[in-house]
Amino acid sequence: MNLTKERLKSDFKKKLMNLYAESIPDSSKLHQYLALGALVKEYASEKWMDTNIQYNKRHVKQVYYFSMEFLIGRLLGSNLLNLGITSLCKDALKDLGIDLHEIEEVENDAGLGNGGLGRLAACFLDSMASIGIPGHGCGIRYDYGLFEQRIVDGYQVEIPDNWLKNGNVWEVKKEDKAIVVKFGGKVIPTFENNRLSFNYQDYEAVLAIPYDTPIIGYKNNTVNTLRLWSAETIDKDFDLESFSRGDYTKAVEHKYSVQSISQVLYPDDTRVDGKILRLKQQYFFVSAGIQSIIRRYKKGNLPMSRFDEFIAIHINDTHPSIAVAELMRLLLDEEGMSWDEAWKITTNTIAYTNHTIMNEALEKWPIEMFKKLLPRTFMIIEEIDKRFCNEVNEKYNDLQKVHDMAIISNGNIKMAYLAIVGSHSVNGVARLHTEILKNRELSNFYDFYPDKFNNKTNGITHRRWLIKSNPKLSNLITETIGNDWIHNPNKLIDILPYSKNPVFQKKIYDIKQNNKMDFAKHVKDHYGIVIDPNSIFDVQVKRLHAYKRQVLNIFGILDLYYRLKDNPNLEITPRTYFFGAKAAPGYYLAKQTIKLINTVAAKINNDSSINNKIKILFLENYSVSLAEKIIPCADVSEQISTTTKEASGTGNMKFMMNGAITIATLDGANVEMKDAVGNDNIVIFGMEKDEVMSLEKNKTYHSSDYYNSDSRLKRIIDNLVNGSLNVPPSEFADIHKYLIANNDEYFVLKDFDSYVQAQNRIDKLYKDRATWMQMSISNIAHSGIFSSDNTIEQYSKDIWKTKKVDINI
Ligand code: 26V
Repeated sequence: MNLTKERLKSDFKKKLMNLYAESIPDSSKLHQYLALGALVKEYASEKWMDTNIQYNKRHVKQVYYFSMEFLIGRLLGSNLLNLGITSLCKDALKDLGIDLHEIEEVENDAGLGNGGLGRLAACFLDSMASIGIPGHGCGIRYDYGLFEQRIVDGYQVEIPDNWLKNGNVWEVKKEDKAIVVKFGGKVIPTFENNRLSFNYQDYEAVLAIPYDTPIIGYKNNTVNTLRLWSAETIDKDFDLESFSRGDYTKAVEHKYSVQSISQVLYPDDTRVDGKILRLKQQYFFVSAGIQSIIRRYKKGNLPMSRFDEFIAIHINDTHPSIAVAELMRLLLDEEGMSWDEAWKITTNTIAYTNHTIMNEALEKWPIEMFKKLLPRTFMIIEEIDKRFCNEVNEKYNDLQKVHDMAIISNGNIKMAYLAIVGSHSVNGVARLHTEILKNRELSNFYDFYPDKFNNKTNGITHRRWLIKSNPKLSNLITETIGNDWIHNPNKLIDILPYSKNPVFQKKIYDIKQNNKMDFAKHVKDHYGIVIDPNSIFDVQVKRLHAYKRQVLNIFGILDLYYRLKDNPNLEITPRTYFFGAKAAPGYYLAKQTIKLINTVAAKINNDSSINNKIKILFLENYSVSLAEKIIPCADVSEQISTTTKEASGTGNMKFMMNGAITIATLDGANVEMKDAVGNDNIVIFGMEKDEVMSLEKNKTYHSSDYYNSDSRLKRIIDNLVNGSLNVPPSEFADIHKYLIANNDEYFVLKDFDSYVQAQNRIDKLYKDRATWMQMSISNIAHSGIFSSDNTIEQYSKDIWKTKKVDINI
């Protein structure tokens, strides 16, 4: 397609007329957005069709990335970018008197994820399409994504995220490709035709309807698919049996109970609470997804015995790990394979990524609940477990070991163990994380299956997180070193020779200032708050969790505040501290931390005696679209988790790519960032892994020692509960208790001094602009290796064994 500006203008006007019978002056921004979205989807549709045709015709191996979460964000801007028509569109709309940026702002974020895990899935989809790997997403089309956050009187209030209220221009409903998923009932084993078969009785059948969204590759004709499933009753609106018996209420109840499966994303990424609805969600999309893969596969007339040569299924954390049993069920019961053949195919097909070692987040399901909801699946897991336990026993002849490694034990099914046993690859998401999995959390399994374990350090798509979100920086890079880096992000290193060049430094500085001014305007327009673009922008944006230590950041700020109060002449560069964080609705301590941040903000922001040297801003409703605004204007990136707790982090990489200086512990991928950029270009503080692990193991940490011996800490902590923050003393009593009486699980007090020193180093470094800019440029230059294109190359080569496919148009 040879799109010109004139053609786009006329297509757009026609679309607006066909959809809404409106001319431009009569149309709202919403309608303009919807018309433009529909048009862009149309521009991609031929490539989408051709991609599918060619994948099928050429029998290429395809990857299916199974994930409960895809935190996509907005699609208009990234689709225009990947189609290569951003400036064309901008110019065309400008001619029509429309500002593209304003139209982009109308789009609701697709917030179908909690945080890092869901956003990683979205970056991976973009990378697979952009480097030409036949890879698709499979997940749930939640009616409501992650809640919208409002701050009322300093507290978080959750509001349902009705993201579909204006429709969704990007998806295509494929009702003709619906799949039946069965729950509950009884399994009746029968011996027919010389083999055992399993018939189901009294089950509940649910219809899974797929909605497909095109995943457009960067200027390469590839358009992959994100398939999200929505639950409906089979007889559409009513349970006919109940209805005909006159039980109208029961019929309606059934309809709502089925629809509830795909109604809402669980907003808690901190602990499992064994809710049956969540298990239903998991089985629902996994079963529908695998059934639809098999259906498509069979159309290609290849034998099921070669399934694993053409299909890879990747499970994003344990949430879809039921895939192991479901693929076995379909191969055994539907395809009539022997156990051994089905097992070989299943394990060769499936690969698993672990994203957390936090104990509370490791999924396990009570046997009774599981068995009732999924009787046949349970039988299969029992058999997998039995065979596995036998193998372990044969190898070690050690019953304790068998017990420790069993998939089913103490009344629970351990989903991580099922995922490990049933897959051919297990990976962690950063070097340190993988080492901890191998040597500690999963050491038994590493010993048993040493070849399954591997590391794949996370990445981020540089298209969304640099080209789209920071066009000024991206253009300067291209002006300086050409545009090779766009296809090969490792080439960002070519700007390194300019890191000491004063002219280049000035340009980078000006861009950062410009971004900061734009954001300051946004903040003024939306929140009525004035912030100073000449202050250091210090940013911590991520989910609120004790291990991420937003409290350490607040303590650092309070310490600085008290120093300024004691010494009003203290010379520091003014700083604006930004926080953005959603707390899981049931995570009390996290919610109290939000209140604490807002309380400290109110106190300090209103204290004129410190001459505006500190400002604190809590950014409401942190989301992908807000991240795209704040990250390009950050000077300092806060990555301050307790070492060993953050599996990788991906925000850390986004900030680095946009030239922020990172203040970090040697946790997660911060370690690899430090290795890449060098010690001088990152500010490291805090305990290292051995120290943390030894304190944990030997229980030799006593937070009160630090409270008693460090007068700064004593002052800060006393002031939490003595009314000096202008709230009742009881308000933060639980945070106080957590830190002192309950011994500060994540070592905030222990790392405090080191953190304050690191912040002082930051202040000093920022004063020396040439050094700071040289550091900033080095960070950008070394960030290319963290493009998810590199990560996906490694998944493809080491795990999926997929080949790139050129789509011919
Ligand atoms: C866990 C749970 C547990 C219970 C129910 C709901 C739910 C939903 C999500 C999660 C995910 C927790 C794991 C997670 O998000 N890990 C993050 O993964 C990122 C991508 O690999 C990584 O960068 C972060 O460090 C890691 O915390």
